[in-house]
Amino acid sequence: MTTERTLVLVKPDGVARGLTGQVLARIEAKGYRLVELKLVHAERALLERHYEEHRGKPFFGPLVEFMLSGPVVAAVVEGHRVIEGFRSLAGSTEPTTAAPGTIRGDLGRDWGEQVQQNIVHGSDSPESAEREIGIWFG
Ligand code: RTP
Ligand code: MG
Repeated sequence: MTTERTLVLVKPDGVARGLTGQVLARIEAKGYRLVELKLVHAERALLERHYEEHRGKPFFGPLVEFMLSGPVVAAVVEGHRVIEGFRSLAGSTEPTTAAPGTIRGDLGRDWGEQVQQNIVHGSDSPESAEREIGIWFG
């Protein structure tokens, strides 16, 4: 059995709305294990590294500004196939159309401005997970 680790962020909207406990409860209820956990007000340079793959896209600037707007909760979560497992728990990117039963589908919606307000982030591959865990907990 190969145990994986993934980086999960509760984004500023999730923390501000008091959803951190619900997000962590869903991760634990699924059977995954928290191995690192912290509340941080991230710096711009860190966020620009984290979202490196999106640099140059129209939403990159607004996304970084949004992530700077308040504290985030960063966690390393461990378990067999946790990378795809957490992506499945999170639901698709846009909260309005994310499936009910998912974090974004149950707890998020379009607030009329920012698609990026979708409560959580989860690494999308083993390579991303290793890179992102290094950025947030290295
Ligand atoms: P994440 O990386 O946060 O887990 O989300 P994701 O894979 O579902 O989405 P991704 O394509 O990696 O985009 C990263 C974050 O950028 C914001 N976004 N805004 N069109 C837009 O305005 C737009 N598209 C993406 C979202 O916050 C998304 O989670
Ligand atoms: Mg992504």
